Amino acid sequence: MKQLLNKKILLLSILLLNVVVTSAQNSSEAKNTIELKHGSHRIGKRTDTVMKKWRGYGLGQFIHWGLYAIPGGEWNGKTYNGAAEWIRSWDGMPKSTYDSLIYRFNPTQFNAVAWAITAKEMGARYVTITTKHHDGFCLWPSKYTKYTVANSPYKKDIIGPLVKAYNAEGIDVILYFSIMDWNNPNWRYDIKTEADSLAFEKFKTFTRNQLIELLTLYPTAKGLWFDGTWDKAWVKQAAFADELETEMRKLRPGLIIGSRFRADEYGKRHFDSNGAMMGDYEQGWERKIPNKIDDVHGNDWDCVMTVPENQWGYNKAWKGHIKTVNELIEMTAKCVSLGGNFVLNFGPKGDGSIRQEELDLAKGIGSWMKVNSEAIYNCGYAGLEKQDWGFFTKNTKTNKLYMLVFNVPLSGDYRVKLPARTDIAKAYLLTTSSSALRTEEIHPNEYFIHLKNEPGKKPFVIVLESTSAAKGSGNVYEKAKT
Ligand code: H76
Repeated sequence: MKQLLNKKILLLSILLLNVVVTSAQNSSEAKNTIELKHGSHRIGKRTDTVMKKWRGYGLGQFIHWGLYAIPGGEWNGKTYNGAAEWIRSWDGMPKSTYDSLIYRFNPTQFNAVAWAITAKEMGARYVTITTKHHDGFCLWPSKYTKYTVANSPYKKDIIGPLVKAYNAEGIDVILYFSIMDWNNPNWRYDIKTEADSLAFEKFKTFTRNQLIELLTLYPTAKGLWFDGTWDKAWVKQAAFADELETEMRKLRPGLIIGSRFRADEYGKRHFDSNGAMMGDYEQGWERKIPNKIDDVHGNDWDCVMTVPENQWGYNKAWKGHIKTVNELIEMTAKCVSLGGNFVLNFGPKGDGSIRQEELDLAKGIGSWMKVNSEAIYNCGYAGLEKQDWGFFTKNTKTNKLYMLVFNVPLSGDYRVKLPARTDIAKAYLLTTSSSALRTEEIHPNEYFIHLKNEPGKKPFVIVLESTSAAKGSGNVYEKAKT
């Protein structure tokens, strides 16, 4: 009897175990394939010409400009410790005082053409401009709010002349737009009551109207850069945001939208509940750069970077480490080597002029770009092992390989590891293509490029031409027996 019972228990446990195992398998399968209505709508990179062009930009400029540029991080003799464009959120400055800065917005030094020329001389191939930051102030005369340039002493549109001036320099424009809007009474951090819900419905219509307005007024804009999308109220709008995205893409075929715009129906942002990126490029690389190609999961991406630690809008007193020309060039090279674009931020002053420090950086980067941009534009990940001297990039059209050198080896020997069955055909300095550098094979498909006495004041570029001609290396190399 006892034995029978034992048998029964055993059988039961086996059955139970089975159920547990199968349901675990099911749930792990389900984990990879949740049915999503508002998740990612495309797997893999876009292949159209607009996106291909975006991918090849290499270097961009970000502009943060708005009412916050007037106080410049300082109010009534006191300095705000946060980012200057967030000063309205500071207790030290009354909200109404901030909002009335609109009556002081009269940038007499503003010159759209001068800004565009600065960007062009830096070597930027696209610009992202704040049309409206979190404060809600619109740099274009929006029909849907009074809080715009039209009601400032300046009166005129800022975005139109900027789009025109940058486009005239051959620079593509992306419109930055903050969903979060501190000026709109219907905006909410979260929706907790029926009243919140009613208000936020109005806010959604307002947001939609403004976005359609921007795309209609500035049809040459290539994309939208969304921000302020992290609060619960917006994260809950998966269906609305998805529909709006579809509407905008229909209105402007080819429109580029990053991963920061909408959440899926489970509230997942950037990457949906199945891990697929939402939008055309990953928009999470803010003030940080990936270290290795695996970090970007085969996606398009751009990195947006401030000159000091975290100041986007104009701050009179930049604090902490201020990035140098060489550092910014290195960041550009690193981004391109990992298949991304590097976007450097500028925060023009309240009067419309660009501060001297930023003009100097633009000039410094630009003088390097004039010589070396061939290794940046239309370049991306080279598929080669990273080496200590710097970064490899590869031109996606010509397949030319570049070595962007930031750390000069004391030996003067630059290590290069090529894939099997490839060989270096020629190596030369980008600046002196006529004289080939001496190369030496040191292991199968591994080489030294010998370049002695290269003065190390500026990063420089070595061009590498490779051949796929397989050559037998005979018995020169024998693996160590250990
Ligand atoms: C937080 C935040 C915002 N995102 C950056 C791009 C800046 O606009 C900053 O204020």
